[in-house]
Amino acid sequence: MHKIDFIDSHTGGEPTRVITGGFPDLGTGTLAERRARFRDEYDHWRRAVAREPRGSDTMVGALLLPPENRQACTGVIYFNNVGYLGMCGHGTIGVVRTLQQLGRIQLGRHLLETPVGELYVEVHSDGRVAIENVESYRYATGVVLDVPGHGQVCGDVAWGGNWFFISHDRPCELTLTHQRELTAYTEAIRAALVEAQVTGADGAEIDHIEITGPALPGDDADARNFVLCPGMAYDRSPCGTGTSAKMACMAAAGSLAPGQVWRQAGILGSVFEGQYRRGVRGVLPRITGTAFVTAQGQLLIDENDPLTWGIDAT
Ligand code: PYC
Repeated sequence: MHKIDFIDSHTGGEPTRVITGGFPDLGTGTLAERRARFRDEYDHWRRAVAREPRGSDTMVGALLLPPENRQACTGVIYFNNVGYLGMCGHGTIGVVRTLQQLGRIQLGRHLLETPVGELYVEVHSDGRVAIENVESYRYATGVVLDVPGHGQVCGDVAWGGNWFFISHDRPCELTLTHQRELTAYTEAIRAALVEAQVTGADGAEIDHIEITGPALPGDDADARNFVLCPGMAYDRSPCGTGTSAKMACMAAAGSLAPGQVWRQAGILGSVFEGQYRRGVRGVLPRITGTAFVTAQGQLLIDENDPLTWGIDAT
């Protein structure tokens, strides 16, 4: 029986499962190299953690690893039910809160390594966590797609640590009661991107779809979004990488100034606060949110269990 140590948390409603021990040794090298080894040789471990019956299609896993840079407090590889993420905003806030719970970091600023670069995080005394995300930029604007059943949808393609298609076009209000309709709409947009061969830089797949709209009465925010994640589940949080990509688009359009605070509500109404500094190509976003630890334990992998490496729903 293999035993995997984990701590679960949620950030604005979106779960993160931090793996603190019990995983196979991924060797040395950059986080990108170790992520490739994880994917090529140990992918069944990802499935065991993130997929049902132990995980779910909303679960983001975060594997803690020794960093290459000794200044960093940890390295981390993010994954979900269908694959690997470059970066994850809500997940990073969950990781930082978990490291604090474990006594591995204190209040203040810390460096963290991810497969898409190093970033600083800051733990505030009121429990909030700020992340200084990787440089984010608008890659294409005014992209018009023919989306079967929905007509033309116009949006921007942007990088915020993951690739996003961001559109103001929406079929209904951005409320939880419409989540099925919004999921079907964003899934159709995702298929239309593939059909039209619209990609991010170097042909990268655009695997996050963000619909953006005005804040609702009662939201303590500037805007509300709905984000479809790669595993076809919607992000319960306002999506840290999505908020970064959105701020990059607003900066490129001249509608958000450096240092100006942008409060982004997600589909549950939970809020991330964002602001940015100018970068070389785009913006350097700072995203602040709050995570709560919900569980701690061990996942058991019994080789006699036919579903021990997760249910394949594809
Ligand atoms: O917060 O960046 C994020 C994120 C990506 C996928 C789910 N959450």
